[in-house]
Amino acid sequence: MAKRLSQAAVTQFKGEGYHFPVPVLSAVEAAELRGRIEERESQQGGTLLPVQRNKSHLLFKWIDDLIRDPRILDFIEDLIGPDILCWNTLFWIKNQGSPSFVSWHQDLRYWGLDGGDVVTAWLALSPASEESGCMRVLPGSHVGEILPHEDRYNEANMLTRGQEIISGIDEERAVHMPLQPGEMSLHNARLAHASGPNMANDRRIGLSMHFIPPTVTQVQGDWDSAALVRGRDPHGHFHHTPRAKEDFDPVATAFHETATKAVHDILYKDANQDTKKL
Ligand SMILES: O=C(O)CCC(=O)C(=O)O
Repeated sequence: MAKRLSQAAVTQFKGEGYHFPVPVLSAVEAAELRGRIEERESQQGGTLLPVQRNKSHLLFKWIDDLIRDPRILDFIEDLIGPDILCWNTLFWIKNQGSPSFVSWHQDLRYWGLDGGDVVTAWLALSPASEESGCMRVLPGSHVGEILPHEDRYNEANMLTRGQEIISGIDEERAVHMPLQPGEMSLHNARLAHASGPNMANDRRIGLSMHFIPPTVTQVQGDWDSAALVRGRDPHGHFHHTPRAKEDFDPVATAFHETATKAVHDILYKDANQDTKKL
């Protein structure tokens, strides 16, 4: 019995690989969280460091709170069951007029995660529209083999290697996932997705949260970490991350260095270049 999603939505997610929009936060809450990240950016010269984009729940207490928020987890539980780990949290920020884009890719080609469904919740903290470069997905592409990718190392590409699916994408079938601040989209991490530049007059700020059941293992690296955010973890495949008690909590921040180094090595495994995007 699903907690938050209708049976039709669960069936659609299983068949098509995505579901949106899901209301999570009020517009006021979303604006407040946007203010927090922008305050941090302005304290350090206007931008987050690439490493701060990743595993951000270890640096910011409010993100650790978000990944445990029942308003998000009840939807995730409907898709992967009651035992839930959060593998990563990742900021996707495109400034107004920015050429930054994301090429067509499937996350599980590079993440090294195997043994269960990985669900990404992408939470909008500012308007994500077609004009501002919201995500678009290829329905049903999460089923079957991972498509062939090529590393294209494009500076404007937000992905570490500029990795891009080289065949099997029919743009005519792509579905855009526009979101208002406070709404999230859900997609299976095997689903092909992409996004274009931001041609709007506001920033496009999203936070993706990657949730896994405890059956999932890391097959690209010897060590990896995840936060246990609901239920139990009888498998212990991931080192459980400490909780940030405050922003830049010393223990969680020290752990962040180790945890992001491990993700860096996984994402750049066998890459020809380290583009310093993590
Ligand atoms: O934010 C974007 O445009 C792309 C996000 C993405 O690739 C992801 O969340 O997996």
